[in-house]
Amino acid sequence: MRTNAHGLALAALAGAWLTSSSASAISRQEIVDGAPAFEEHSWVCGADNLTASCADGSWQPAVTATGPQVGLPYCWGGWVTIDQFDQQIAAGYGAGSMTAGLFLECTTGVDCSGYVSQLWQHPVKLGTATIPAVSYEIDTTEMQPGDVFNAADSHVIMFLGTDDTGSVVVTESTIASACRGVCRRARPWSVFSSYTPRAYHYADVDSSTAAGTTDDPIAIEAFPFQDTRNTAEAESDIFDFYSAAPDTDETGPEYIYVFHAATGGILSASVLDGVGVDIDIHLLGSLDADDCLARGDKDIYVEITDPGTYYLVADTYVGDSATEYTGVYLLTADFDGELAPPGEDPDGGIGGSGGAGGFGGAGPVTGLTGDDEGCGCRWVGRRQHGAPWAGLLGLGAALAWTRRRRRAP
Ligand SMILES: [Ca+2]
Ligand SMILES: [Ca+2]
Repeated sequence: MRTNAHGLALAALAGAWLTSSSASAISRQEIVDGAPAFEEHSWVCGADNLTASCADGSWQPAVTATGPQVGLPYCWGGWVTIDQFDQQIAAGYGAGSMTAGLFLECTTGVDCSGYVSQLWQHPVKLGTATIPAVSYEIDTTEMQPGDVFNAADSHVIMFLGTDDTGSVVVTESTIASACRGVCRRARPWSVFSSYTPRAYHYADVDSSTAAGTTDDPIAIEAFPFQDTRNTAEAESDIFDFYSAAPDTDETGPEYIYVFHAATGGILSASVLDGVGVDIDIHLLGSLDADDCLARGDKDIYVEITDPGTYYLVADTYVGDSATEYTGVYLLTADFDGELAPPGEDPDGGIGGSGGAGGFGGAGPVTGLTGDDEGCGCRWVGRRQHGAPWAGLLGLGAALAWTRRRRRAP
């Protein structure tokens, strides 16, 4: 695991993420619906809001005259809800702060990434440099309302759609003189040439109501697939040790997913989790922990050679001190083969092999790779639960397949 100052700073952020326990699924509609409340918020700037008790001469307020105002003011480092903003204005906080890099405890409002964090309902404040850890790059042609244009260490803008003239409609918190805070406006595409389009990991994530047990596994009916759950709430707790990693304690609760491969193909799957959470990903050829075809602490990458029914299991790792690292995870998976039509079970079993597929040997899978060495299945090295965000950043390559945005049914 990489450790550097950046990673450690992110780990500190992730601690707050854990405290609030989840970055939960949110629909793009919910994201977009949150914007008008910030854009159209009516409030009155009083004389005390034109001063900031903690500020020195470099403070530049976003609002410079008393009286009625519309929209939250730009405030560098700011990340408040509308209720918090009203309370702070009433308490005499300064109205916004325009100077980049100058964070003041006595001013209120939202900055560009604070505003996006609020709209995404992310549990901690994101920055333009940390947004990539919770989102994936997409093509501009794939953008949907609720996605963002991000420029690391510069600015982030939420995409809402296009207007009749083909301009891009956005909502953002910006120091631009036309806004000096949150506003909605139409801008030409050329404005965004230096930005990267990104989609929030937790937007429009699948929300199957299946229990995720052996009797009622969560069906994967299309790839790319994403699903977020909390293993502390899992009903299934039957898989303890998997054949390919017999010494790795997976006695915590798990969620079980099923898919029916009509052809062979490359399967990749990844789990993203937070501080104090350790979910591992397993591929089974049948509902039997002795039929483990691949596993990984964070991801697996496998060529499936035989059509058949396969199971992905997101299981809770249990450490030496019997600590169950349960919690929220995001599962992302992709498969470049064909799936059997819903309701149609292609198999036959898994090529009749029955046992665990060997690395490069006979069986339903070949060419196993992952973050665990060997046929995958054995953990090598020490687990670390302290700096997962460094790990999350390291997952960028593994998450590359998520560029193909999952389309809502
Ligand atoms: Ca288990
Ligand atoms: Ca793990």
